[in-house]
Amino acid sequence: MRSSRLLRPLLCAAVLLPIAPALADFTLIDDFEELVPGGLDGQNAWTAGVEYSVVSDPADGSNQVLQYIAGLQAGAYRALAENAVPDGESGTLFARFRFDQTGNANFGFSDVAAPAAYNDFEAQINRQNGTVLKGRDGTGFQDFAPIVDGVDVWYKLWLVADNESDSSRVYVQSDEDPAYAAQTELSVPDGTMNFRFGTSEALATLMLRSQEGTAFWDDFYVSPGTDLSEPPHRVLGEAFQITEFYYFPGLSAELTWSAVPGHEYAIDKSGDLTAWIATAETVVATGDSAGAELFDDDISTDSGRLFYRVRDLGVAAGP
Ligand SMILES: [Ca+2]
Ligand SMILES: [Ca+2]
Ligand SMILES: [Ca+2]
Repeated sequence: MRSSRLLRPLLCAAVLLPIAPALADFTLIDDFEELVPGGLDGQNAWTAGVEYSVVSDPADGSNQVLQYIAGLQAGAYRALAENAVPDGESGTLFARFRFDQTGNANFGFSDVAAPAAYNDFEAQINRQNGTVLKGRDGTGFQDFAPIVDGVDVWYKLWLVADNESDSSRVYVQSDEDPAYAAQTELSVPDGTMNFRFGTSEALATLMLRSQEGTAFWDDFYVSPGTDLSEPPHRVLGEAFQITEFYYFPGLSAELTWSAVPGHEYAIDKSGDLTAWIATAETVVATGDSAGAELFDDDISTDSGRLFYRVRDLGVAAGP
């Protein structure tokens, strides 16, 4: 029957409209999509040195990210406001990062409103002059094992800060580094990554501080408690497209699109690109490489042409 597709003119609008994702706990701090390319300072409540700017992702020109570029030691920070981690409680920072092998890049939580020195970190992730990702453990750093090769590879990182025991746990996953295909906890020899000093204050500030080298970040989120779920983020090489379309006049239509596994999609249709009606069901994408699909047999609005649009609702709510 599929040979009968497109018997008469019918257009399929390949439109992806991101809207506020349905998140259980993670709150987006910044994915840099709404910011103006150029200096970060002053945008979306950020305070930053001139070394920090909003640029195109070197791996995906349609994505905007935060870049630190070679320079003097400089910081960037942003108040977490209602997403601060109170003393005595835990919170999780999610971020994606991509570091080169030179210089010294750091990010994490601070209990200082306007951090101005490395000593203002409490929970701190570090990479300096090599491919070893490090974590702050009291007065020094611990090398995580195994070694992370951070060259030109995007990693996802979960920094779980326990502001009761004043210690951290760190988890990493990467779709581009086979060593971290699965989410992996990075451990230190004595099992505990202590805060830099320990604090009886809230972890109220997202803090970055770097010197020399080049570093990129994207998709900062914070969640209360320990949250190892994956908030919505850019997926390399997954530009949206409608990959198949079948149309049976007066009967049904079927469309398939590239999809991020676990995301929920809403599909609307229109006869004139002005009045849109939602199809009956949303679709949750599985890990199927074929993407996600909708079968629509309610085409009573069919007047000779139909447009469909697909909206990404973000990670589907759990059961
Ligand atoms: Ca982005
Ligand atoms: Ca504390
Ligand atoms: Ca320790």
